[in-house]
Amino acid sequence: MSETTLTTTAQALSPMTGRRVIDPDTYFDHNKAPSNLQWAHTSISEFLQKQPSDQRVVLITSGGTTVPLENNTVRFVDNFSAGTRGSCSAEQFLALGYAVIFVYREKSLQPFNRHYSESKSGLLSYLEVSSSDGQVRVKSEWQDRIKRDLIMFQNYMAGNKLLMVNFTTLSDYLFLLREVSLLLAPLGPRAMFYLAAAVSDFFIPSYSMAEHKIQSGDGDLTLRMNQVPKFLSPLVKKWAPECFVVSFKLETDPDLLGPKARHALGKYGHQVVIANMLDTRKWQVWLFTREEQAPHVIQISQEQLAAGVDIEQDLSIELARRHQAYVTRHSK
Ligand code: 9Z3
Repeated sequence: MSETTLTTTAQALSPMTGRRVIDPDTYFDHNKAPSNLQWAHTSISEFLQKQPSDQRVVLITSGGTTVPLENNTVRFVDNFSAGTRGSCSAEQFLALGYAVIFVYREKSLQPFNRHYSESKSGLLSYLEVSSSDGQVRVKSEWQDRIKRDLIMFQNYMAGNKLLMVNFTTLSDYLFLLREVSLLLAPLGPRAMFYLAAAVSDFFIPSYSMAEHKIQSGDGDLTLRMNQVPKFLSPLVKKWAPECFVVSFKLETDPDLLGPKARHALGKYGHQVVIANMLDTRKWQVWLFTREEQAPHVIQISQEQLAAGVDIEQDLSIELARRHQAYVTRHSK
């Protein structure tokens, strides 16, 4: 199909902004599926089959999506997300008894492992060579902590309570999101979506992208990016209509945060929007629902933050409570 035809079938002009908008339904016909899609489908199906019939399951998305500039990608646009929110929340939901499908950006933070990613010299800074027998060991000051995290991680993996699936690009993420949604849909209210990944708002469709590395000989580079289709809409209305869906809204302008969170709830009709500001996200979030006039504030003090308390602990408890009420309401 030629590029001109694709442009007319897959895109329309937004009446609100005049920008080109790509239809979520046609997105998947014109973009390449990730190489781990089939593996993810099989692994998630098997993971779900192993769960007891009343098991709560949460899909957690985490980390930022990349937007390639070339089909044979040398350059891409990325974002700030480290995956702290998602990886920490995964640990909390596991502790609350959930089975967790963790869909994360490759090389971003992962549950339990995340505690050992901050050191500049990485893995080696936790190890030493014993002077007595020449064996490599974990340094004594790290023994207890690493043992505890290793045992938890291995037990959750072996007990089929944690499954990890990685993505890199926006397109990988969207294909995987649709796949997991369709597999979780039969669980109905028992499944929660916790969409913490920082998803790009703009991208270049693969059919508009340069095939090979963009050359510098032609002078300045002007990029034209399309708006990413709003995938919450098919997720909530078609892919997994009975599930409990929590999306995140990130802003840097405080005046926009509340209105944008409410707008998302009204537009998609899902259950919860967690609103957060870039620079205060580690200690303050606002939980919006359609039923409540004022947002529910969750925050921890600076002292707690400095002492290593994670806001995700209170956040996950609050969401699990609301999810429980949702399950009860929908199973009557
Ligand atoms: C968030 O707001 C997350 O809380 C953060 C977490 C990305 C701020 P870190 O990974 O940061 O701990 O460093 N996620 C943003 C979610 C997002 O991009 N939402 C989109 C939207 O609102 C799609 S649902 O349109």
